[in-house]
Amino acid sequence: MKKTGAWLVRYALEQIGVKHTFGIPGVHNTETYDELNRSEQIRPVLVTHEGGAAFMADAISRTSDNIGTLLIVPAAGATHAASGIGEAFLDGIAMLVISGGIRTDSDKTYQLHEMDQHALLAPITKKTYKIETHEQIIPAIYEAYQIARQGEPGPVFVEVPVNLQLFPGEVSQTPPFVADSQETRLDHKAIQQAAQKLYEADRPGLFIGWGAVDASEETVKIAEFLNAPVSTTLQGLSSFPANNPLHTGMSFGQAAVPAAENAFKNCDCMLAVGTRFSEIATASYGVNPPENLIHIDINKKVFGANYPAAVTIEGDAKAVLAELFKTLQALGAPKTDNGALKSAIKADKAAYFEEWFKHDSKDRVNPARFFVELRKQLDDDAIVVADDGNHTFLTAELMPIYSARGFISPTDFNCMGYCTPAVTAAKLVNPGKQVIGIIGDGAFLMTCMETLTASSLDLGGVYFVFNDGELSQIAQAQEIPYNRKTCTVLQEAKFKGVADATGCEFISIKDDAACEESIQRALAYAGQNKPVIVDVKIDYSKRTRFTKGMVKTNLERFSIGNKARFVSRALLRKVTG
Ligand SMILES: Cc1ncc(C[n+]2csc(CCOP(=O)(O)OP(=O)(O)O)c2C)c(N)n1
Ligand SMILES: [Mg+2]
Repeated sequence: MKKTGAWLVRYALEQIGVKHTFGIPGVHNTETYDELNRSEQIRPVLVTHEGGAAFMADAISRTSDNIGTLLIVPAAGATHAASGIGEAFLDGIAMLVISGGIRTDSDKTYQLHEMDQHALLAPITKKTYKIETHEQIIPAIYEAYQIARQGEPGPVFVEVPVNLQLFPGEVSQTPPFVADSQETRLDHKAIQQAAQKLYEADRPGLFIGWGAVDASEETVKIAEFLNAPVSTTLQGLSSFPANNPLHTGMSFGQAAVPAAENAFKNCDCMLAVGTRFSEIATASYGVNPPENLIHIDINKKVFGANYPAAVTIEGDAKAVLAELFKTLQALGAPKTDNGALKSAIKADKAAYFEEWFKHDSKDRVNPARFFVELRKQLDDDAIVVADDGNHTFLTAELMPIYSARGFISPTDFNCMGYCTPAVTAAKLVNPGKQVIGIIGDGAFLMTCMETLTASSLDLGGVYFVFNDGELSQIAQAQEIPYNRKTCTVLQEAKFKGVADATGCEFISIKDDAACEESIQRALAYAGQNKPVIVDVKIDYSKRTRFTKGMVKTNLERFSIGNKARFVSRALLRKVTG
């Protein structure tokens, strides 16, 4: 039979369950856009910038069962999208990137959008496909989809030349999609060893990353059985419910909140699941996991990469943890300390909030007051999205997350600009949940136009812009060593203007007293499917534990000579200004 490439792309995307594509049309993909326009299942979503499209696709994969899918033009679309593709790659998020390609039936070169996209995208994708015939289209998209989701997930790129999309070509069959069965073989010997070590430990602890985000039922059972404290990575903030009394906070070293730092002080056996012990997860490698480290991950390359492990178990977190729990139960009775650990965690958490409440935010918004009010008003299953900056770590320390996949943020690629498009997309696929963003003003400036995409689709996301007038995470790091803020003080922007331009509601929160009513109003607008930009005049004068701890870790690592050089420059500049 004869089919156009555009028809084949649509058919394959429908078969794998795609519901939305994100991107901008150009001459190399309008034929496929036109096909999607006829699809009853797929809605092609127009964005304002392909960077936003890629962040949207990423958020689709993080907050739904669907795979985030891009439909972009070659070269210019791919380079714009590369930021979001890179984020998905380093954070282990599935993504399907479909781009048009230049004509392969022409003998001319210097074509429009001609470049080697595969060389560009190879380092930030699991695989790239360059389609050569109509016959290859369906199998390539099916395979790309499976590769994107199998093992440690990531983006896969498929280039479909425009001439194949436009013209019919011979295909022998159009098979339905049937997923490969993924059987997990469990390493029973290692699981037995792990259980033994955990059961015999005096102070076991759990460190949980995004890789275990769908296994929180199992981690809760194990933590409770062992009466062990639990800390999470930044990306894995939602992998363990913060309202469980064994939850301590993010990380566990000197950059962690006091509840986590104290609970893990004498940890003699650590169960780490779905984390790579990356730079962010460890606050610049400032943690010291015990010798008895049990490391579970679907990607065996992470074992021993940064910290040696006594036992490693390769496999899906949910399956391995379910078996580990059974094995633990067979060893004896659950551990107990008559609630001492839980009381200590509770007291440490309360004291940390007290410390923040006591901080004088003058006439600006105290971050702890803001987050306490927000938590009070949000549903337990709300989705909180953060961007990258000081606001991210404030969110991590002060905003407890209760539901799995209820927090997402750009982590290891650490790309500013993620949050606004991600809120828009998360709301698109989670219409029944509240979706709110915590966005630095600098990050908002990068992608704020994706609130237009939200208003055009009647998506009631709430965009809380933490307006401090600075690129604070960096400005804070400049303050002591340089005593000047080169290029980190932002030009004043009037965010009301953005709201007017994009058809969003606008609310301004100037002080603590305004938080309750303003958050209520914002959530009410969102409930009526109206996107809302909330300008929060936040106070950043108190540092997070993360920032303080990380600075300390890095300084401790400097050689004496370099330490002296930095300290003397800081002193000199303090004197000379
Ligand atoms: C694309 C990109 N550019 C630069 C950086 C470096 N960077 C990390 S955090 C940060 C500050 C972010 O400022 P803002 O969005 O205002 O958030 P704040 O720290 O003030 O909360 C910068 C510039 C980055 N992570 N990503
Ligand atoms: Mg800022």
